[in-house]
Amino acid sequence: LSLADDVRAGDVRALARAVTIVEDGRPEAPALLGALFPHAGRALVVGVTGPPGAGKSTLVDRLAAHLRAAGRTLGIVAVDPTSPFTGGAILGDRIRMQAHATDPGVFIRSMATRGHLGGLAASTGHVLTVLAAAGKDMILVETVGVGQDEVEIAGTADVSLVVLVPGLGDEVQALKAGILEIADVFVVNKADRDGADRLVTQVEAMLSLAGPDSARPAIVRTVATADEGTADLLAAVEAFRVRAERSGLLARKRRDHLRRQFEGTLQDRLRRRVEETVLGREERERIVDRLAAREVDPFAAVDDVLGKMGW
Ligand SMILES: Nc1nc2c(ncn2[C@@H]2O[C@H](COP(=O)(O)OP(=O)(O)O)[C@@H](O)[C@H]2O)c(=O)[nH]1
Ligand SMILES: [Mg+2]
Repeated sequence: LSLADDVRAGDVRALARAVTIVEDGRPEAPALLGALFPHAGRALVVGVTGPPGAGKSTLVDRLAAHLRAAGRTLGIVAVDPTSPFTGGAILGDRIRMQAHATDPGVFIRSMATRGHLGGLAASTGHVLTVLAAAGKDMILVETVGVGQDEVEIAGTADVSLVVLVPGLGDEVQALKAGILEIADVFVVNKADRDGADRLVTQVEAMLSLAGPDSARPAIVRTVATADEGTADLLAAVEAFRVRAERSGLLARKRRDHLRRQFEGTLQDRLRRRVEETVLGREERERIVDRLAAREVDPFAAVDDVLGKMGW
């Protein structure tokens, strides 16, 4: 497949086209992903998660600038309906991201948050495969820390940054427990504001309940708008990577991610196959009618459907 070759050769337009094909789930997507998958193991995927307005996009922008200055190539994927990349931006943010937009070493894509065959998380995973196969050194994935899809996507990163800010009230409690659990590095952004110390203390207290010192996530203070602490944040990411590589944690995370991808694809295919062959919308409603009338139970109904599939 020549598109895959062009992607691997670093052709920017081919990359944009390939990302669109897999994001939209076009018919040629599986073959394209099949050709790229063997070459997609190298990039470090860094998830950046946190509430709307925490400064995730600003941080991503600053991290990108540092990484580019160090000669690293990047992908940036925003899965955030409130993100500047998706047009909800204040003007300043949009102009800043445009600096990267003209840099062929940075590929930026915001994911539409609706209309994905097999779900948003699966689609995002495919986009990451394409970017990694294109030879990007690092891929930054911005997600809002709400919603099941976002938690799932955040969980697929090699390194997960959870961004908190002072002054939002009990932000630590307000974030989904699932998001706190995936944090490899906590970022206390807007450290120029009152309450940053208190927030750091809160996070420390929460972490001290959770586990032994050695496995504890780092906490990094940043002022993204002033580019303060962002170099420290990159150092913390790198330190985590080195530790996770040595301990086998990184390999385990990647294995879990691939297992979920496989299981998700299997589930999706099986469901679609059943729907296409024996369980159209009308048939499904007929079954629900019979369930409602207590004429059949869910187990027997499923047995019946599987029987029709010859399973
Ligand atoms: N005071 C202050 N404002 C910040 C900081 N980081 C980001 N902001 C501002 O917070 C707002 C939201 O930032 P944005 O990056 O869009 O947040 P996101 O929704 O998490 O992506 C913007 O107006 C930023 O300029 C910071 O460290 N300090
Ligand atoms: Mg944003």
